[in-house]
Amino acid sequence: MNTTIDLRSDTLTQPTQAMRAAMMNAPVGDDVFGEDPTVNQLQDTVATLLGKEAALFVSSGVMGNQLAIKLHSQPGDEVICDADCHIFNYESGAGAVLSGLQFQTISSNRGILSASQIEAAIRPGAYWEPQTRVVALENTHNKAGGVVYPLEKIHAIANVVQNHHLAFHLDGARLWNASIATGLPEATYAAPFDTVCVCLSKGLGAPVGSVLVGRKELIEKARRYRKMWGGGMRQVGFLAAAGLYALEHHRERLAEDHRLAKKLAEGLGELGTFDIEPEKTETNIVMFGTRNQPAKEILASLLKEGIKMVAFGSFTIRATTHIDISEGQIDKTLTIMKRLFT
Ligand code: TLP
Repeated sequence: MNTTIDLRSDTLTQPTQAMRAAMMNAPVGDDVFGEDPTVNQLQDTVATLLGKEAALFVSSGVMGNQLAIKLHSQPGDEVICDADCHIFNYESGAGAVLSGLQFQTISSNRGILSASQIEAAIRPGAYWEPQTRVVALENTHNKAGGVVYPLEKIHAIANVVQNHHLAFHLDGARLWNASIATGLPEATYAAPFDTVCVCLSKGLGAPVGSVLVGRKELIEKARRYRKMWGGGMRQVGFLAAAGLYALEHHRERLAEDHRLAKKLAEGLGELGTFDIEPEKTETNIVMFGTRNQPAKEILASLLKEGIKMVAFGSFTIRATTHIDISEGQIDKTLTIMKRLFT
């Protein structure tokens, strides 16, 4: 039996037996012809959940985000985003390569930008400047430690975006977590945005897939680029079925991931060895500072005990709870960390 406690990411989950059965039994068709009934059902379900006209199933969060910023821009345009966001830091420079974009990054307070910061970053429009075209936010914010974007901040930013006729994109890889944490529906968060990308392969526990939502004409355009980028898949309903199953059965249980993340954060706080503010753990991501000890040394000691976490900087470690992490494993992690690090 595998006794590893793998807290590196909520992307590491194994499909449950019930999810595997749903995948095996899915009716499928050729999705390039638009004839996969399970994909169509998933797209309709997610569009409805997020209150948008249309949706497109894509292979990954990266593909969804990159399609979105492509739709909204021309080469040479600029995207405004926070300096720690996924689109800028962890998508292999795709915005520059696939869309010829440049990014203006802004230092944020734990991933959250203010409307005035964004207003100040928008280019006045001289011909020698890049044109500001897109503002992109991330909810929940990964690198900041699963921070939920406050709705009033989103609305204030949306106002600025509208006044300047910009496009507004949300990387909602973990929007499900934000909604469970606050009780606000996903559609409420999604409403001010032109496009939103949500992931099925993070906390929801599906093996593959993300969904891009927006107005019908935008999603039709995204379908063309998805094909151009080699992302047109055929009988892909097997994967969409996992997403549908996850939406039905794994959304509510995210509250349990949040509870365990909080327990882990509080336990780490009690050790007194790390920089962590447990009250700021809102969802399923625990980010802590390692003070003077390099993160890689701590990770190596943990690995010897069968515990996996991941570095998010030389002195920062991330631990993520998910469907394959039990309360017993969190307790064991804390016991071992107390022994190793106090
Ligand atoms: N995040 C991964 C790593 O890439 C860091 C993780 O382990 O958390 N947006 C956000 C906010 C994400 O956290 C991720 C994945 C993505 C987009 C990309 O999703 P995929 O991996 O499906 O392309």
